[in-house]
Amino acid sequence: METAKYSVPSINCGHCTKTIEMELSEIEGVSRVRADVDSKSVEVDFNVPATEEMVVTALKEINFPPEVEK
Ligand SMILES: [Cu+2]
Repeated sequence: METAKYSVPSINCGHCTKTIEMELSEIEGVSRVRADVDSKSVEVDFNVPATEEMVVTALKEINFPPEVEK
C-alpha cells in the first residue's frame, strides 16, 4: 500500500474535506482518505489499480489542486 500526502491550499471548511473524501474514495483502489481543514492537507492510502496520478487528477477535477506532493 502507498500513502500520498498533499498540500491543498483551497481547503477552507468541513464541506471541502467531505467533498474530497467522498470523491477520492470513489477511485477503485483507494482505501482511506483523510482531509484536514487546519493543515489544508489530504492524505490518501491506495493500492492498485489506483495510482498517484489518478488521485492528483481527481483532486484537480473537483477544484482542489494539490500544491506540493510529498
Ligand atoms: Cu469548504
